[in-house]
Amino acid sequence: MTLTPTPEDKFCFGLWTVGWNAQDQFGKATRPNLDPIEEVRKLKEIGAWGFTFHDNDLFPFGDRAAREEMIGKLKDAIAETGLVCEMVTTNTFSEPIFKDGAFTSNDRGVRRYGLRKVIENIDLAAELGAKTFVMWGGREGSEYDCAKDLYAAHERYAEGIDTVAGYIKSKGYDMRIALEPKPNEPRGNIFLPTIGHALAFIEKLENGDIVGLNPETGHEQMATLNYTHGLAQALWADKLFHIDLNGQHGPMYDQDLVFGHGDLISAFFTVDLLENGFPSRPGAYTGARHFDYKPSRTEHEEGQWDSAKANMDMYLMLKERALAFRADPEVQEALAYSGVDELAKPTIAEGESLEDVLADRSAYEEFDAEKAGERNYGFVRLQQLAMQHLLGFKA
Ligand code: GLT
Ligand code: MN
Ligand code: MN
Repeated sequence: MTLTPTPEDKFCFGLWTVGWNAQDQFGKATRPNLDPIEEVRKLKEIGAWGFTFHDNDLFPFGDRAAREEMIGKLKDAIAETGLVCEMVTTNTFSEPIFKDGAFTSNDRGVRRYGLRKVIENIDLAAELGAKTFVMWGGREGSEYDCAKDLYAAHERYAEGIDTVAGYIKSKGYDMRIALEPKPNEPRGNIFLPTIGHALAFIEKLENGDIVGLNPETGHEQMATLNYTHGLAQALWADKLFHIDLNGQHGPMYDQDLVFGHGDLISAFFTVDLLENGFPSRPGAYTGARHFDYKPSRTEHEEGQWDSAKANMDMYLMLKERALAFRADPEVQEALAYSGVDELAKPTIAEGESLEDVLADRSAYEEFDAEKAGERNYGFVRLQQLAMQHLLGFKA
């Protein structure tokens, strides 16, 4: 079986992922810093379709001259490689100025500066043709609950996002904002900690129509949540604008492993959803397959690129398995036995009223509740079939 990525796979990587020099809180860099332009070329070489970046992945904070020079070089690299710059994001977390956040800092001057930095980067994103603008508010939060007016924090966060979304509209840019939830790290508690929190927040925005989500596998799992369920709710709400795929072993620090190198069963069902969609809504997701992982600190340059390739490889293996799972007649029979298709049928039929249901003795008074309680749903058999496909024991 060949696992060669194609542009149709829409695989893309953040420059901060493949380019990470492995400096962490406990130790020095174990790899040299890479030239971002070389990273773009290398991504092309390994078969990626696109790339993404933060402003300060490309040029140092505050260096105007480097900014102009690097934007020029990046445009040349795009023309040379044909890679798509599909998403841009802003670094509002590395510099000391943002230690209490950008949009929710207690310091109004910092909030105004943060807004300007983000807006400047929106213009750059538009210039490069990016259709998605991710906003990960890693420093938007607190360690201590008394440190913030928690009501005002949500007001200011909404003000900031609404202002940026309004700016995109006023400029006529073909671009949408994707908020990236995370429960904690680097802040003790981060605002908009999960997909559900972010969805509820977007509902309150004035310009929420162009604001959606960029959920990351590991971030939801850090919050002990099911990533695939989260993607499903975001899709149901028409808010799954982008995804950050990676690997995580349960609730601990943010591991950012290669996709599928953490919870493999969860990764299988994520790919199943992304590739097959829902039984009642095939092909629900059509966006980029974006990897936000970190090459392990133990790996040097060779391993760095091996790990990048491993993400695409894992995805393609899981895709092959997920397609085989759905195509298997035995699985189709098991799905029918389990009543999976029944769920798409409205509980109250078309043309039927609640009064009709209340008058329907077969729905309640005469319904054999005991027999219904004895139904064997067969979910374990279904899961076992999925595992057989995942492990290659079934074609
Ligand atoms: C940072 C974070 C990621 C976000 C990036 C976007 S920055 O690396 O850990 O999850 O997606 O700002
Ligand atoms: Mn991410
Ligand atoms: Mn992460």
